Amino acid sequence: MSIGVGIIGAGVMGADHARIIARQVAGAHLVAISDADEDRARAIAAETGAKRAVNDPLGVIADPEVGAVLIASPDSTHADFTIACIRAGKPVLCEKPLAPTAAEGMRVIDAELSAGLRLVQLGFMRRFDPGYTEMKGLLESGRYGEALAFHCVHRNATAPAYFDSVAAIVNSCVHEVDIARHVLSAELSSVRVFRAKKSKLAHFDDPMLVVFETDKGQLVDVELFLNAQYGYDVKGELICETGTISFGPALNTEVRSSGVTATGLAADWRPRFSAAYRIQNQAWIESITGGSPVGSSAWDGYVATTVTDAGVRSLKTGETVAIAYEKRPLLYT
Ligand code: ISE
Repeated sequence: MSIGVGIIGAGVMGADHARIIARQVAGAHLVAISDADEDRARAIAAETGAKRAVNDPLGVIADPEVGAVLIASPDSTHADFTIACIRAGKPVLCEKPLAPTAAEGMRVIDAELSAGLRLVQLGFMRRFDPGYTEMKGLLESGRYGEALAFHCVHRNATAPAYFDSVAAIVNSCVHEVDIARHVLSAELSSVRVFRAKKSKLAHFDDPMLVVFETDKGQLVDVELFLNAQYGYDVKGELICETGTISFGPALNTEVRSSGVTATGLAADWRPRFSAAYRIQNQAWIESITGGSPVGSSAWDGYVATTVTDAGVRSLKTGETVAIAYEKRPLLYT
């Protein structure tokens, strides 16, 4: 059986997902792609063999040939489109974040609870990255004792013009929020955002250092530097009682020449996390055709927005902000 997939959004991520579904995922085919810019949708549909290109996101969700929906439209539209998928009873893989704020994210939780069924997977692809997966496995082996701290680095070459300091937290740092909860099997209990000396090449507070405490007493620090110029660079190092666990950049061809050793760096997150996206999308399709839900749930997405809300408050006040959320365990324990 092959699942007909509809994609909402044909921008950078929508186009990437369309290519992955068309070329790298078994058990799925592309039915429709929608974008506010119909020409853009048409170009990706032609490239990937999707049957229909439209400017009608709700039409894609209602399309009887669409069995599952992938949302890659702007962040502010994620919650509404996800709720429409839940109401239509269709499984949905929604790009992160679930919503720009926790209040908006809670509407998705309420919709899923009324449906009484987990239909939402959040596109926190790092949970499927081989580096993070191995890190979590090694930690859980117990060989290195308990994790005490987690150093994270999140650098982009340049941030888009529409980005600001809040977006750096809500759209970028949200990845570390989710992956830290996942790798450490812990909840983040407080956050403090520090602004470093601002780069002359940045149009907002960049870099920043974001420091979280977990409910297990661990520290998670994230260097967010979204105008680092030299390339895309994501690192993680777990500090455990008897050792450390880290992973290298995923593009690992090494060139030695003229007295220098060089390894390539990705230009952005798509090549760096290409394996993660492929594994994530395949796992999503398999979870629909017979397995149980995988990856981050709507609840994980909601918790992440609660944490980024607190991060934004800390950014504005300069203070440590406690993180608290109302637990609605029904579908999510
Ligand atoms: C972007 O939206 C992503 O999701 C990337 O994975 C992340 O690294 C980047 O910082 C975000 O802006």
